[in-house]
Amino acid sequence: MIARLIGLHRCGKSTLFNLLSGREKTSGKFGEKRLTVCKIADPRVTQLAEAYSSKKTTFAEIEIEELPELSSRMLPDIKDANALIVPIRLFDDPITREKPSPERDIREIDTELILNDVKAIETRLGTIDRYIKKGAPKQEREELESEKALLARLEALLESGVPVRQIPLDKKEMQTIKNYSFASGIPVLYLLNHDDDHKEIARTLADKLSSLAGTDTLPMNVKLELELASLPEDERRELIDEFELEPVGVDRLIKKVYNLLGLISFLTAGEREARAWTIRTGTDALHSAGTIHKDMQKGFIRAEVISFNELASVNFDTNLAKKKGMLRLEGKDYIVKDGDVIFFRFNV
Ligand SMILES: Nc1nc2c(ncn2[C@@H]2O[C@H](COP(=O)(O)OP(=O)(O)OP(=O)(O)O)[C@@H](O)[C@H]2O)c(=O)[nH]1
Ligand SMILES: [Mg+2]
Repeated sequence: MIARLIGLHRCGKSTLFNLLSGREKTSGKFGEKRLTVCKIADPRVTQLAEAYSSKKTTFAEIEIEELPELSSRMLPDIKDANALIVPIRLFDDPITREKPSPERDIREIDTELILNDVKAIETRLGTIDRYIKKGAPKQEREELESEKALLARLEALLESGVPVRQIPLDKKEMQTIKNYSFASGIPVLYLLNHDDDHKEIARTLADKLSSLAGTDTLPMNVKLELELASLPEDERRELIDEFELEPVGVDRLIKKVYNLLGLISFLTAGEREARAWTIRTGTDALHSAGTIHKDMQKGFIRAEVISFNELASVNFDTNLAKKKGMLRLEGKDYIVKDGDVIFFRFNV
């Protein structure tokens, strides 16, 4: 799973990437892609490590890659991203002095993605028509006709400016379009990158946009956050208090991207290690065991599960949790939830 950072010129991509990767200055060659691995700061893991005196603490991670430009050259990378982080400029352009027009910029980016998707649909429609003309078998023809109808509906919506992510689709329709990897179907996080003068506008816009399907928003002054992040803790505190700043913090941003990717964490704890493991929402206990080790999946017997909050409520005393009936025995079909602390039982 990978999130990619895309946007128009001078919207703050590189500044944001530096913040995410803990750098003060842009490195790497101009025009190159840059990849960073971000930790999901999860206080639950730290607390588990303390409670179990774990030797090692391991956080969940995600990959974020900055794409240098929004162009057709980048489309293959855009299309296989699982989420897009899109900074939107809400400050005067430092070079042209142009005032921000965030809604126009959002439309411009969507148009680029939509054009790609319309092209893909047209190619596919042509292929389907040729195949039907050649005399496709009856059953196949029916399926192709229904695919055609779906594509025609999508195309009409795309042409009126609606990205795929905002189009309601049922399970079967989703299955049909899965292989298209529509660029406009990827979930987006609009990072409304504002300066001091555009703080309120950013907040209003965030509220307006966040009701759209497949869309999340976060107003943030990226330049200021980067400056704050590079200061020692005491100086940072002082500045925040003096100017009554309300920094979002890079941790909250990364957590949002994690959620947008459809990921959650389950936790394991012991003397050796306290750790957060990443799974997709909806993963069962069997496959969750498999993320730790394939042998754990193969030899799976059961999972002993307790939510982090319940475990914390008994001061991480597993025996007390057992006595109180908080520790549940779950089978392989159990759907794991975010914050489940799991002790897997398995044969080797
Ligand atoms: N006022 C203000 N300026 C910002 C903010 N974020 C970025 N900038 C400035 O905008 C300019 C562009 O920022 P970058 O991070 O280089 O943007 P970019 O999207 O990587 O730009 P290109 O790669 O040139 O397209 C720089 O001069 C930044 O200092 C912000 O939150 N507020
Ligand atoms: Mg840049």
